[in-house]
Amino acid sequence: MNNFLFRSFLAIGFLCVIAGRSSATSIQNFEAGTVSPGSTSLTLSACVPDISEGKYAIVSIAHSCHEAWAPTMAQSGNNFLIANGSTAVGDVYTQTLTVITNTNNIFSAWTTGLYSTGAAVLELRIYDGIGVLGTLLNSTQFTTNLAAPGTGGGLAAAAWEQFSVTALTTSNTITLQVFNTNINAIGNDFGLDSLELVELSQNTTPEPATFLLAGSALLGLMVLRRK
Ligand SMILES: [Ca+2]
Ligand SMILES: [Ca+2]
Repeated sequence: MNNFLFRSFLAIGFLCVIAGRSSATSIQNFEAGTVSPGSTSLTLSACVPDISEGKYAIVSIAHSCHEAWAPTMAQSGNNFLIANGSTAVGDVYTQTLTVITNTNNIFSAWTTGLYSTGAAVLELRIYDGIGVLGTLLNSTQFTTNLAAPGTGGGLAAAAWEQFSVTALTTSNTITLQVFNTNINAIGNDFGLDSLELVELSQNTTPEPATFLLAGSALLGLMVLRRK
């Protein structure tokens, strides 16, 4: 086999191995300015007067919905969801989608605190999606960053932070959820943006075909190095 064929075989082998590893899907980036009915237990609200507990809006700057909030802007694009957290636990965002069974999935979201006290405590959850909500496969809880005093007596925007949870699917349906666990009225104000799902390879043991491709790539490397 000549050098060109070896290089082609090498490139195809590596591309196939990499292509089988993962794929990322944007679940929600709020750029449409609305979310589907039933995807949140929060109530859609106008931003004037200041948005109250249990209500949300999709905006480009948080300060436009509450005079005490930081001038936080979207993590991606122009829009993000802002919420004055509810005084009852409940979902902030829920979405069900089709996936591949027996696949590891990483669900991630970006959040930030809009006020200087009372960090929001949110939970990322993955359900198997069977039935109304499904059986909880895994969850992880986290607190949002807090806004700090800025110039002119107002607040400076807190940093956006990405959180994630991983679960192995047990069916071809999965339900992803951001859940509010903090019921305090003071603080508990947050921004949410850029929800994403990364689907990893179907199982952790490489298929024989993958071994063959990886082996061919390795063989190609060894031959090229000996030239
Ligand atoms: Ca966005
Ligand atoms: Ca609040």
